[in-house]
Amino acid sequence: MTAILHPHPTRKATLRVAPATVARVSHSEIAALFELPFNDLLFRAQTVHRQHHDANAVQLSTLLSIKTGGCSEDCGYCSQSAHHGQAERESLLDVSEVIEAAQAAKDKGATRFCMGAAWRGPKDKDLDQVETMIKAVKGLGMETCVTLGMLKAGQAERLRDAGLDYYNHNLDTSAEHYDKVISTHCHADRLDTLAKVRDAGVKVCCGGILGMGETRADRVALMAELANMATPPESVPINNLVPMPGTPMAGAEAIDPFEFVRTIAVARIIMPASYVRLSAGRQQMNDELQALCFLAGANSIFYGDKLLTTGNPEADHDAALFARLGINGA
Ligand code: SAM
Ligand code: DTB
Ligand code: SF4
Repeated sequence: MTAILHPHPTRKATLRVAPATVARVSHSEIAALFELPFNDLLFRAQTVHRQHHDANAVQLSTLLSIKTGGCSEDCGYCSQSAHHGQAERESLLDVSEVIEAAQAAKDKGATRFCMGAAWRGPKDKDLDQVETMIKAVKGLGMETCVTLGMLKAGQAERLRDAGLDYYNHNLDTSAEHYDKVISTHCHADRLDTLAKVRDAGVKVCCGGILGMGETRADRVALMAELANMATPPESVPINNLVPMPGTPMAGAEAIDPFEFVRTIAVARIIMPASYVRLSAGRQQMNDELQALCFLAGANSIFYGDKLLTTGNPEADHDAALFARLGINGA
């Protein structure tokens, strides 16, 4: 039961996210990885990890919600949806507030600043202010990331020209499971925006959420779709669902923690060069589970006391955990 990771296809790489014409890794190979004994899977993941990354380094990204709540979309997990969300609505933040938060994040050791907006997608006029934010954060010497929803033609280029390094846009779950979670847009819409981001030459941050009632087969399909993009995402956030009060998923059954770790290990093996981010849900994990995720190949976290609307471990707690594990955060 040896799953083989095929080398990248020899054909000239395109800049699109459309699947590689020759799948790098098949569903059955990924399913076989998931089925390995836990120790074998983690050993393989850690071996791959060490071939591509510093084994004791974790990248630190800090999040800020620049526009909160009132979103037209009905994503079943999200506290910011106008359909069911309970997050307090706020209008787009002033640039001065963003700079203050980014400087504070930098002072705490974060190297990337990620700005999120509860939009289906930005209007062209919204981008004027977002461009100013990106330029200001770049000016502090940090990497920039934004997550603004679906993009229209020309918008990714505007963001790139403002100095954007990464655009976050998650596939979130398999194409098959997607319609059970969201009805106001579809999986193909997400791929369309990801293609625009790639084509503009902005790095792609794309992952998903585990624990939304999906099956193992759905997790296999999500991992396959990410790994088989013509260029896999440079950054792969793996979120553990934070059940938000009022949302359809408020009472979702938590995923088995070992299945969560397995998914991280699989992501590491099939996307060896990518940064795999242990994302939402860390506050609900103990230190030991997080250490297992790092052993499985996670090498990035969201760092700072808040995600977008919900909590995250205190920065000081993370610093103490990293010291205990000998991990260098940067
Ligand atoms: N509106 C934009 C969009 O949907 O792309 C950007 C913001 S949206 C909040 C960004 C991502 O946050 C989602 O794609 C999802 O992966 C993650 N997310 C939102 N709520 C979550 C929750 N309760 N638990 C885990 N992840 C969540
Ligand atoms: C991602 O994959 N996770 C982040 C970021 N990209 C934008 C968001 C997590 C949100 C968790 C719930 C909240 O804070 O509202
Ligand atoms: Fe809106 Fe994004 Fe939340 Fe969906 S995940 S409701 S698009 S903010």
